[in-house]
Amino acid sequence: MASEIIVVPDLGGAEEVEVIEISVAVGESVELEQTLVVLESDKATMEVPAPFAGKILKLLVKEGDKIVKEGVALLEMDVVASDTASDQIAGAAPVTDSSKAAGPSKTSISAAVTTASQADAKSSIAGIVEASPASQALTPSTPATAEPTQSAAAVYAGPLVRKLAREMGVDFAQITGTGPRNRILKEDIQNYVKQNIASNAAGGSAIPVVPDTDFSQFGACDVVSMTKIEKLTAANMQRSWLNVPHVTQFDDADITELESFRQSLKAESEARKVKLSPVPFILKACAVALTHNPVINRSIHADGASYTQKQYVHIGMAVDTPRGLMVPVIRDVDKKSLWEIAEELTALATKARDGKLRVKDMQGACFTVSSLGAMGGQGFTPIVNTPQVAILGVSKAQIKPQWDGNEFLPRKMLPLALSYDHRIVNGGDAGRYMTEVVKLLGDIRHFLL
Ligand code: CAO
Repeated sequence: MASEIIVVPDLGGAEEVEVIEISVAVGESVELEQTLVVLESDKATMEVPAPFAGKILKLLVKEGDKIVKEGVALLEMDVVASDTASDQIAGAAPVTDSSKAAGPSKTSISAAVTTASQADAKSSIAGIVEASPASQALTPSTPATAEPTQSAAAVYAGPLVRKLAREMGVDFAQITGTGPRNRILKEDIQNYVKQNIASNAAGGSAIPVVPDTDFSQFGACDVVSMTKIEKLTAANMQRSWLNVPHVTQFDDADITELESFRQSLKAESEARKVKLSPVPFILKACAVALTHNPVINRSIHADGASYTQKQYVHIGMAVDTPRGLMVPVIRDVDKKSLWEIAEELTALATKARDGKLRVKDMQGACFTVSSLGAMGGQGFTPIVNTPQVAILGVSKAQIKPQWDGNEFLPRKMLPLALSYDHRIVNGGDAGRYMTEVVKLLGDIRHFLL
């Protein structure tokens, strides 16, 4: 037997984390990777998993504790099987009974960053939350060399540069690194700040603040603190709204045939235990159309001088959860069957609602679908989930009369709204994309072509 102190992992830039849940009790036996403690920063919730099977000896923090640095002891565990995950543990050195006098060893483990948010969270209407570059930086214990490249939506930067960026309140997502492999250098941060100051001095992006009002003078009311996700969502929506010149284009897809095909799959759907709503068809149509309309699968760089053309088709799906809106990502949607998409959508939506999404579940989307179809409404204008360049808003399908040249026919029409970033997507590009989505949904045999 040996005992280990489990400590707060690398916070990847978070200023402070709060212990929001102690998931184990003293004396409890835990399995390898069982969640011990859940920490929450401004940017994400992190589960700290057990690095080995063992028994909880002592809790060293309590729920509500605020922790400002990594390495702080969380709890002490007896190691049952010391050979389990120690390979995965950087510097784990279980203390044997004979050496216990020196105290238990400290284990810094890789915490699983779960639900939400986005430092650089991307937002959409009413607060979509998706993981993004800076929240990826939150993934603890990721060695600098393992950080993905900027084009893969992550950031190369050393600890001092990260510290400087934090102090200056600079968002890495706004910066193109000029170092090797796009590494962000100190000079990049300084230049970015200088440019911002110059732009503000020239009357650029400074916006007037809306003054607070004391509403109690008008009647009974309460002041309520916003949750972290709500605050992030508000900031992200504003950032997208201010940076992206939005255009929204509307169309209706005739899904009469799609709906009768879907209804014909009811028995199979029940047998497979997979819910097949219209949403997987919409995701598939968006993905197929993305492969034919690469303009919609770009991300413009912050310098406005270049863009990344993606060759993969990952789609974010807005999910309404009690904690706020989350956008889990279904990867390679163009290559998946409708059943696979439906299954993944249900699994990710469940994870989102249970607060179990990991940062990687929310990263890498090329495009977002936001469906309010189950709720109703005739249309809405979604906000582009930057650095993506387009988002599709889906409203409730309804029977509407359609003129076929001779008579009006009752057809099931699905209202769609495509918002796009007009810096990089022209009206023609968006029109072609939307027309293809409408055509695919109107006759899903085109999925095969
Ligand atoms: N028109 C008419 N009916 C629709 C529809 C549409 N466009 N889309 C879905 N429906 C129906 C479904 O068929 C289902 O009906 P049945 O139970 O009779 O089959 C019902 O609405 C409920 O669907 P659901 O919500 O359980 O599943 P879904 O696949 O349609 O949606 C998900 C999944 C994750 C998108 C959804 O649960 C959700 O969270 N939606 C909210 C997203 C949101 O808030 N977006 C706005 C973000 S920006 O502020």
